[in-house]
Amino acid sequence: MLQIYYKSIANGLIWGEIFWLSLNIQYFKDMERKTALITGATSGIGEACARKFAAGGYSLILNGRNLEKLETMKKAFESSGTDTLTLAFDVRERDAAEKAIASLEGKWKDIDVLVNNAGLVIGVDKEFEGDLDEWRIMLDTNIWGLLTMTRLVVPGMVRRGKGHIINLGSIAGDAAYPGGSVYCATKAAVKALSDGLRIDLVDTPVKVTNIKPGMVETNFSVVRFRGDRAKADAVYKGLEPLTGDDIADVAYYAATAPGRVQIAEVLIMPTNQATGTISYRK
Ligand code: NDP
Ligand code: 8X3
Repeated sequence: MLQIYYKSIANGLIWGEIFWLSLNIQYFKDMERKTALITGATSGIGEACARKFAAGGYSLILNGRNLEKLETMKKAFESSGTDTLTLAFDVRERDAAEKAIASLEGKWKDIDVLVNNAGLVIGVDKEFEGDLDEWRIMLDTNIWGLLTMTRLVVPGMVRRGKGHIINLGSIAGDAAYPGGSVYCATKAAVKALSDGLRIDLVDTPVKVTNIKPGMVETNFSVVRFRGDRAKADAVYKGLEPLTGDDIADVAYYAATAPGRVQIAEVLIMPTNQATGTISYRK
């Protein structure tokens, strides 16, 4: 009788230990889990980055303007075990961005990777003929939006002594091309902002990467040609463009490289593209 009594106490203690052990393992797993905030995560390169970072065990903060798409993505990621938070706002709107970042609580405040991806081009007009309102949208999104997010997120990284800003620049930032004047200027600004930030962070462990893709087949050209899909498809005719996943691979490598390694800049293009204006098509 006494033996059964001791045995059940021992069993209880063992199960208790197992319970506490599993709670601790979960606690340390959560502590280790890093968080990536991706702007413009509802399409193309941003969406591919979300998939890649989720697969690598990151928790996700997804920004975008398409609420329905954000919710669909959140459900899909959570059903496969990725903690996901959505922040629906337009990166051009400073107040909305400030409110969104201020609303973050608990572990969500500790953003490890900021992927400044939201961006666009509209039109292929000459600099003396285009629409000032469309150019304003490009300047406000590609430069002001990126700068706003950087200003809001990077101080926390500096305080915590870790973090990484990954900016989506472009081959377009290296040299202007016909019909690209304003877009090219925005991406040249992304290069200057990335280089400047890297200089300002040189005495910290926080890293800055500027990824400069050539042709990547996403919704980008559809937006450039104001919804004309045939014109957008023609951009990639006769060559194999990059995919959003190709760019996400680079972003993920940069984010997970050893602490001593800072991938400052990556120019990446399809094999049959040589510069912003020279490519070979079959
Ligand atoms: P997509 O059009 O497929 O995706 C752009 C994303 O940015 C969408 O989710 C879009 O959301 C979002 N976005 C646009 N404006 C805003 C805004 N004001 N606030 C929040 N989100 C916004 O294009 P890509 O994935 O190709 O482009 C991503 C980045 O990569 C851009 O910065 C682009 O300049 C850069 N890039 C792209 C290249 C390419 O060839 N595709 C090459 C080089 C660089 P919504 O649907 O609401 O507009
Ligand atoms: C996108 C690439 O060549 O359209 O930034 O400028 S390109």
